[in-house]
Amino acid sequence: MTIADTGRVVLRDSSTVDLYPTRFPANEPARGGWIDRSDPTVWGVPGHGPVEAAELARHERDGYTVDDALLTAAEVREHRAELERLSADPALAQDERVIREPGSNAVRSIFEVHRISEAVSELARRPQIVDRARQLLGSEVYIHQSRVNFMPGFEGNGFYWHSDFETWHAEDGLPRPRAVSLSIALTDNYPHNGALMVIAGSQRHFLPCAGETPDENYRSSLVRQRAGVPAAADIGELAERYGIEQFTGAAGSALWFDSNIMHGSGSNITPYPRSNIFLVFNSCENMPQAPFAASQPRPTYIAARQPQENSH
Ligand code: 6CS
Ligand code: FE
Repeated sequence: MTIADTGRVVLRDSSTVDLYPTRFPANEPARGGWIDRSDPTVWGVPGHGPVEAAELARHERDGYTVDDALLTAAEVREHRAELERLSADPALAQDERVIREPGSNAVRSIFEVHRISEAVSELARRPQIVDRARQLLGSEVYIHQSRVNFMPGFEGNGFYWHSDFETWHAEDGLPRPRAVSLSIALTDNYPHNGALMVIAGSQRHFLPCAGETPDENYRSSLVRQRAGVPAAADIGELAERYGIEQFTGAAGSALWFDSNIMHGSGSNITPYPRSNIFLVFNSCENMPQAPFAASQPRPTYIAARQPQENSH
């Protein structure tokens, strides 16, 4: 409940401030329009991790950086086999962490995959990966969310434009955009098979979204997001101002992207799947509070509420 609205920052209660208010009632315009980010994109410094100064500066400016060869060809094969095993595992068939494509029932995503799969758990603990997350976030980190997206051929539905942080703030209670996602390509990403599109620089603006969060929104939002969807005019303004880029990396390459960068992907009607492993690192200085715009926090398989040892 908000007890005061200063237009730019909302006092939620006597102890917490909402720096990024969003999901106003649909009949109210998103008060005050865009909010310029009061937080850095890169929190760490050169010399405190594997990323050189020039690349850190690029991440600060663009909100993303690419690692062309994170996995070897053998590791890609190993993880592809693992995904096939998971998607066919009868023990997971009815698991709530398995999200299916509407209509075809094909597996769309598997959440908490770093706790289900030992191979993914190893990635989530690999020093080369964790040290980069620590440097980007300038602190100790933990996995806020992990998932594998299958984006199957012919019937892979895309993800409309969105800011992950808008959801992680509104529904999971992350106070600040001090989180970074790592998307590891397990198949070649082409312009035509649903490769991720980003608006470089958009992470510097928080776009409040109209429309309150329905109860248990996650039961539908992981298939098709309705709450927390930015207005088309806002997307148009961002695209005009910054341009749209597409991540068309080969299998084994990876994209590090800021929690608040505007991104999305088209559907995949080609025969070629676009599968990726998705690890979200949150700063231990940015622990989830009560949701800023939802009645209940989401389940922990979607949004961890505290650092967990990867189970295996
Ligand atoms: O709601 C979420 O947390 C997820 N949804 C999308 C479209 N991207 C981020 C995240 O995996
Ligand atoms: Fe996303």
